Amino acid sequence: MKKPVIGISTSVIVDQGGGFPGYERIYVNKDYVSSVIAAGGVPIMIPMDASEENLRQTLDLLDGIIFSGGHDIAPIRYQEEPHQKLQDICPERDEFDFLLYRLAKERKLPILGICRGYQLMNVSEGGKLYQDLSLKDTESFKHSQGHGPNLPTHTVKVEEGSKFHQILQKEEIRVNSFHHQAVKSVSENVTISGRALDNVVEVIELKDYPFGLGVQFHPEMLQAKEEDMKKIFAALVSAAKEYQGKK
Ligand SMILES: [Mn+2]
Repeated sequence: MKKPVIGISTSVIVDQGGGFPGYERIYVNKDYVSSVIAAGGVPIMIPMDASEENLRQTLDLLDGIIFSGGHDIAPIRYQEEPHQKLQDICPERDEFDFLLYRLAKERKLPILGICRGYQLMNVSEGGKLYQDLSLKDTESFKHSQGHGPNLPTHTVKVEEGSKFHQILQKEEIRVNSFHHQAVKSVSENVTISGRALDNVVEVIELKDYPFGLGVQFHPEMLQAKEEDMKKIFAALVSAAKEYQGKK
């Protein structure tokens, strides 16, 4: 049997120097690609392009998908006006990601959302975000670590009985943290399966869906040295294998 193919949503970066200053390049951090390879999948980068026809054809190739990190989601997507503390948004990427998510879900493709990808899942399902952690009614920890990407800095308590708990077989894990926003509310399609000790939601799951997991932290930056983080990609690839078998 062939290895399952995992699509990774990408973004656009503008060259700051080099031979082509101002030039646009399609990109995703290499860690996403390495994590899929390490878990036994074949990674494919999905260029930021909101053509439904093209995305449907791309999705035909896939057995699973990762929605990667990036810009804040435009608050209009969850019926809010922009707060002063909102950071950069990218409406073109919203258009691409929201469409890609809807099309991926239609065919019950296994989904892993990371950081922005996790927030995208929540908003697509009808949930809302805090535009900044300072807008939460109680005080939060520092969720934007000033250290290297591969250092776990805060604890996440794992909800017993959740799929996430099944994957990890643990009540508590340590994660890294690079976010200034957080999930404010979830819809009836979504379960919360992990929180930081300040109650900030860090993990969600789709209800009645084969595999739909979203994490606020960045397992792709930790998986090379943290067993718990490897399990997340292993679970995605295993769900992708199952999907592939039914195609
Ligand atoms: Mn955090």
